[in-house]
Amino acid sequence: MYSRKTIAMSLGSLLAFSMLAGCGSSSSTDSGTAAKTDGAPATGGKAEGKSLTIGFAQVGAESGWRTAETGSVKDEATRRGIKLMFADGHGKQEDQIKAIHTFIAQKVDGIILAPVVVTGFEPVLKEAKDAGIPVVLSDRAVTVKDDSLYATLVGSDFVEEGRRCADFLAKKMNGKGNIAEIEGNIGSAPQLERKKGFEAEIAKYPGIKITKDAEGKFELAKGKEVMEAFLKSDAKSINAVFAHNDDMALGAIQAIEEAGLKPGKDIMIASIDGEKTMVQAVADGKANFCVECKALLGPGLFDAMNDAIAKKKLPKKTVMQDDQFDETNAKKLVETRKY
Ligand code: GYE
Repeated sequence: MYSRKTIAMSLGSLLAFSMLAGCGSSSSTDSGTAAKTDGAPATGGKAEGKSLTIGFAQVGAESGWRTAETGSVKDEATRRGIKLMFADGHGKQEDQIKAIHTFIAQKVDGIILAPVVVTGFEPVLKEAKDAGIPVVLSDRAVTVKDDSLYATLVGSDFVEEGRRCADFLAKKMNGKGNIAEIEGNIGSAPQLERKKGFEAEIAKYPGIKITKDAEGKFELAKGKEVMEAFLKSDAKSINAVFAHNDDMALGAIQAIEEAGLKPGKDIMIASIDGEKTMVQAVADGKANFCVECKALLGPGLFDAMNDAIAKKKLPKKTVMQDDQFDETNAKKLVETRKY
């Protein structure tokens, strides 16, 4: 239940949302599409041609990946004639929870949530469920005791992305040396799961140690700052960097160059997302490896939402298949990157 004050505040904060009414056409609907595209009518879900209103509680704009995902969701909403209430969480869980309260008060047809962190969403998800509003998770998981609190998650296998970076670096390092790890925002699914996959694989190589480790919040500037501190403390000891996303790797590359060293040669670099600028860095030899994390999730998210609204049984997760880039294919594939 909400007090009148809460509702008034929530409605007030609604002004902060950008509202996209669906009309006109848009583009870029390909590579993020979930496995399931059944050719159903694009606006499906609600009878009598009444358009859907969907709330989207986004993390923020911390990375190029995130900006691409926001664009994909907005474009796809427009293409399908869906009214999208977009809420930028500015990287704060409290802002996301406020936005979800507003969506519930507005009686939206569904909510897309890209959660900042894994814990703490259970009560608000319960409120959405009690109001009969389905929630589709975008890209990141939440930890809940009752998984009926969300319909499905559309996103990549973060553990596997981390594992692939470890496998590449360990082989490239011939099984010995020191790695510096730059982590995403602590407590988020990509930070927890990429770390888990990476460190489990590295543990198979007794000659490799993770000697430095700090949070870079998935942001370029923060990744650069963290790398500067690592280099200041002991530049010579670092053989490789594993960054939990491309933006932080790009920041690290800048820091390494400013320290007079050669990224990709003196210090090897591996990261995750598949942003065009990072694939270009691999093509230019300034980085060594990049695992894609599919970002254009709009079509897959709205397909899942239609099914959730129609009360169809959904798998708990639709997993995206990710490519990867190294010196053998980056030059050829960089032009194909859409974000
Ligand atoms: O890798 C990172 C972003 O959750 C998959 O979040 C997403 C991650 C992505 O900030 O760049």
